[in-house]
Amino acid sequence: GTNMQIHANPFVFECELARTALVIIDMQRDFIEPGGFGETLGNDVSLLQAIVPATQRMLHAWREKGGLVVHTREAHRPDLADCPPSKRNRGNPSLRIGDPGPMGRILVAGESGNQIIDALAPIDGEIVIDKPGKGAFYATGLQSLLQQRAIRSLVFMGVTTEVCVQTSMREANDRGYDSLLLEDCTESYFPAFKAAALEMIRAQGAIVGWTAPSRKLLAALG
Ligand code: C5J
Repeated sequence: GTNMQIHANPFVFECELARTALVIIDMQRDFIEPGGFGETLGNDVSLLQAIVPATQRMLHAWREKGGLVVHTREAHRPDLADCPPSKRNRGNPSLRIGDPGPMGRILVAGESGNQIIDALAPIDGEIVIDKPGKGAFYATGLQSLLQQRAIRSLVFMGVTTEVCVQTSMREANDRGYDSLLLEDCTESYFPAFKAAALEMIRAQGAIVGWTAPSRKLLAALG
């Protein structure tokens, strides 16, 4: 296979293309587009929109090399059987999961706001995981899908850095995967939290994983 050496932090990330999946976390309309759920919570979605071009460039380059792509969505069943009341009611919000929102029912599978943004829409052959939690492995089929394809390494992009991305990387780490997070292809509504999450991930000799600018992976892909 094609071995890659990516000049990452805190040191080189080595992986084999055929044993690596590109995992794109929750690039959904409701988190990223103006008029969606994220903005109704008072967040500045322009921060998240800014990563779309670099994320799309990486996705296209990865597809061109024939790499496996996994997309996730934070999505609940329409009957909310997979949404713990603690998640739905926390903080007594004005808009709850399952309520009618600006782009359909909030965080419910199949609603328009729950879809991945057009720029990064999945294509045939790519895996799409609907996840009820923050982590991509909790209550999903992701681990067995990766095992079936002999995947050992994961490259992460998506939102938000310190919530669903970091949780998924920690879950991956405990399951034995090496993970690389692309610094310019992930974002938070809180810049200080993004910076802290990147540092936490790569601290103590990559205790959770590696980080690198996407151009380092693009260079390794050739
Ligand atoms: C994600 C969230 N995707 N912040 N969700 O990070 O609630």
